Amino acid sequence: MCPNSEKSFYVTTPIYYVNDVPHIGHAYTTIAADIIARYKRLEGYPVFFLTGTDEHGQKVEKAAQERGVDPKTHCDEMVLRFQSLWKRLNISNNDFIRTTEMRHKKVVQKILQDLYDRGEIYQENYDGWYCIPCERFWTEKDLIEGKCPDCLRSVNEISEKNYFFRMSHYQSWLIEHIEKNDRFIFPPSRRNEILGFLRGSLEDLCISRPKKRLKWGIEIPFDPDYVTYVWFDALINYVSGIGYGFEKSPFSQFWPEAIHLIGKDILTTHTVYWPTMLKGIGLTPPKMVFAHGWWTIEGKKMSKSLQNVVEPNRLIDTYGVDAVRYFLMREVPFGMDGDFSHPAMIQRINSDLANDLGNLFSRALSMVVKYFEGLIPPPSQLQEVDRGLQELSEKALLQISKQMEDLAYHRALGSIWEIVSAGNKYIDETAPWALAKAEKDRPRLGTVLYQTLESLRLIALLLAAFMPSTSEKMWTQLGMEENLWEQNLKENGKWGGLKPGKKVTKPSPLFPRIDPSKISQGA
Ligand code: ME8
Repeated sequence: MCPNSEKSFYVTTPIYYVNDVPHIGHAYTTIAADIIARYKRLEGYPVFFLTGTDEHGQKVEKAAQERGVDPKTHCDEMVLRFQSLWKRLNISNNDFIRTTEMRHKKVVQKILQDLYDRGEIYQENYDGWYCIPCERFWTEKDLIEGKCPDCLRSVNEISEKNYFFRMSHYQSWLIEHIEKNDRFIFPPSRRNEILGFLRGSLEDLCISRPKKRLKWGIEIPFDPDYVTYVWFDALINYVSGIGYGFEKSPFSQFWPEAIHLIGKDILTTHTVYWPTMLKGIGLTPPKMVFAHGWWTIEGKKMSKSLQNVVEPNRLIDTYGVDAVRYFLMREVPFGMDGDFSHPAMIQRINSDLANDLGNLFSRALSMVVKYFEGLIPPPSQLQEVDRGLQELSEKALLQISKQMEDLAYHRALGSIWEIVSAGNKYIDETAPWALAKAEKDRPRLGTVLYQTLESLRLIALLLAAFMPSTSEKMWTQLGMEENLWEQNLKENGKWGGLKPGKKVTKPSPLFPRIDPSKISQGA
C-alpha cells in the first residue's frame, strides 16, 4: 500500500439515540460512512471512521423510565444492539464513542468552561417550548399550530433560568463561511436551505437544563445545578472521539478533515450550532456536512410497526449483508429521498447481482476450470474487441474516483456495472465456448478468458468498499494471494494485475436468485 501522507480522511455518522433499537435509517448512514472510509483507505489515505451513541437527554431518560430501569443500565443494554448490528453489517469504524464515557464528558466540560471563560456563555430567563422527540428548543413564533415545526408533535412549555451560548454573534461569520466554501454543506440544495434560514436573525442557543427537571446529562462545570443540553453534548463527540485536548491523540492529524454524514433531519444542528460552537473555541469547522435523504417504507413514513418489516437483522438474514448494502446505495441517489420495498430489493438482487455480476463471474471461472484446468491462461495478440474492454474498464476507474469524491454512490455503482455489462457483452461477442472446440483457437480462448477475468479483478477491487465479503470471495477465487485491503486503487487498479498461471477456484454462486413467492412481506 502506498500511503497518501499529505492528506488524512475523517468520516463520521451521527451518534444515534439509544431510546430505541437501530433501524434501517441508522444502518443507511452507517453503511454510507463505511463505504467512503473503505474506499479512501484503498486510495491510500490514513482514515479515521467514527460512529457511536447519543446517550443523554430527556428522550433516553424517558425511555429508561418507561422500561423501569435506570438510564445507564438502559444505555448499556441498547448500545449492544447498535454495536452488534454494525458487526453484522461489516462496518469498519476505527472507534465507537458513547457520550456517557469519561473521555467524552471531560471534553464537553472543558469546552463549556472554555466558552464561559471567554464570556461566550451567560445566564438568563428562558421562556419557550421544548420538543422531546427532537430534543430541540423552539420559540413561540417557530411553532406550527402550536406543534414542533420539525416533527409536528406536541411541545412542552418551559419557563426557567438557563445558560445561553452567544450563537447570534457568529451569524455573519457563518454566512460568509458557507458562501466561501461551496462544499461545506452538501448537496447544494441543503446549502441553499441553510443560507435561507440564516437570512432571518439567529438567536443565542440555550445550552442547559436545570437538574430539577432533567438529571440525565453532563453537569455544567461552573454550575452544579445544571446539566448540558443534549445537542451541545452530542455534537462535541466529533472532536472528543478523536481525542481533542489530549496529547498524542488522532485529533491533530484528522481535524478539520472531517466529513459528517447525516440525515436531512439534523441539518441545522450540524451546520449552524456546530460550526459556531467550534468558532467559539477557536477551531476550524469540518470540511463537509453531507445531508442525505429520507427513507420511507413501501410508501409510508417509518413507524414502529413498519420498522419491524425492515428490521436490519431480518433483512440481513433474508437477503445477505452485501445485498442489503448494495440495494441501499444503488436504489437511490445519495442525497435524495427513497422508498424501500421488498419487491424492489428482490428485483435488484435477481437482476444486477445474480444475473449480471454473478453469471459473468461463474461463466468465466467455469471456463477456466473446464478448458485450462483452473490455471489462468496468458493473454496474447490483443484484438480491437479485447482492447475495448480494457479501455472501458480504465475509463470507469477514473470516473468512479470523481464520483466517490462527491459521494455519488449510485453513480459509482452505475460505472462499475458498465464494466459488468461490457464483460457480459464481450463474452457474448467473442463466444469462448466456440473457440474451445478447436485446438488451434486455444491461444485466442486464453486471451478472451484472461481479459474477462482481469475485468472481474478490477470489479472486485472497485466493489470492495460497497460489498466487502463478495469482493473478498471474488478476489480469492480469482487466485489473488495479496490481501485485498492492502491494495491501492491507483497502482493495483491498472490493467494487467491478474497473474497468468495462478489457480482459480471452482465458482460457487455469488448471489443465489431469490424466488419472490418465498419471501413474505414481513421478511
Ligand atoms: O438525531 N431515512 O439521533 P437519531 C434515512 N442523536 N436516515 C434516517 C432515517 C430515515 N427514515 N431515520 C433515521 C439523532 N435516519 C441525534 C444525532 S449527532 C451529533 C446526534 C438516520 O437516533 C439519519 O442519519 O434520531 C438521521 O440523521 C439519524 O439517523 C438520526 O438518528
